[in-house]
Amino acid sequence: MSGLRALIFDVDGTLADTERDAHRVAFNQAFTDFSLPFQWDVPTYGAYLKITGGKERLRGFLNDHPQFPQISDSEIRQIHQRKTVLYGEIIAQGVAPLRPGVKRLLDAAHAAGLRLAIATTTTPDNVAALLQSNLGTEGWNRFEYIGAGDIVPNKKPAADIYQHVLQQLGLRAAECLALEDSENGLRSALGADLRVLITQTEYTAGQDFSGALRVLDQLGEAEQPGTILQGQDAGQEVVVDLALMERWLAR
Ligand code: XBP
Ligand code: MG
Repeated sequence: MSGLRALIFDVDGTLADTERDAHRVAFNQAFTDFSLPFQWDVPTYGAYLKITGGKERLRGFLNDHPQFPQISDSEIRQIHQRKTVLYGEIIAQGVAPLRPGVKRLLDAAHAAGLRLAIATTTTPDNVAALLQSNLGTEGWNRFEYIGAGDIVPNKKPAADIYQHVLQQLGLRAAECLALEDSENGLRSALGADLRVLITQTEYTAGQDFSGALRVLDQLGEAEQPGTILQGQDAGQEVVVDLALMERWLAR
């Protein structure tokens, strides 16, 4: 036995592919609403995903582009609040289904008595919108603890959010597995001494995932298995279930 007692999920990119068609679109609508003279196209947004947190991302973009009007932190907060409302509306349209295998794994973990938590950079409102749209009203309650957004001083890649979630669960890192999609998320979880499974996305493919337990394209379903991209058994097709996770962790 591996001693696994909890799974800690990242949200954006891991539970669902939310960045390109939901977060990015919401940012652009908010920029229009506030008459900001720029939009984020798909590659530009991808480049700025290196900065976690929407407010921090916008500040980073403005720092790099002095030709655009420089706005105050309070204006950034207002724009971000609007973006959060817009994101909720976009998500409610069903544009971000759970990634393959996520629902299966959540159900299996619940049935096996494993504890479930979330560690994310995005806001609690956004987590609620995504869970509601995919899992209905009981979505939020599937997770024993949801650590989100500004609840910690430093966002990923800092370890704060994972350390905070571990503290709330009252568990040691060795008893948990983190599921992530990005290098920033991996660094954050490794900083809290967690083992980390990566399911990469179009945006995060090619990032440095050294230190991850395995890197896959997806968790997979029986009819659509995932592929191990990095780590032991690379190239093998798998459907990631609890038994396989236990095997990987036990070694
Ligand atoms: C991803 C992020 C977030 C989202 C935007 O977080 O960095 O900032 O891109 O959401 P994670 P906000 O993968 O850790 O869930 O605008 O609410 O920050
Ligand atoms: Mg992520």
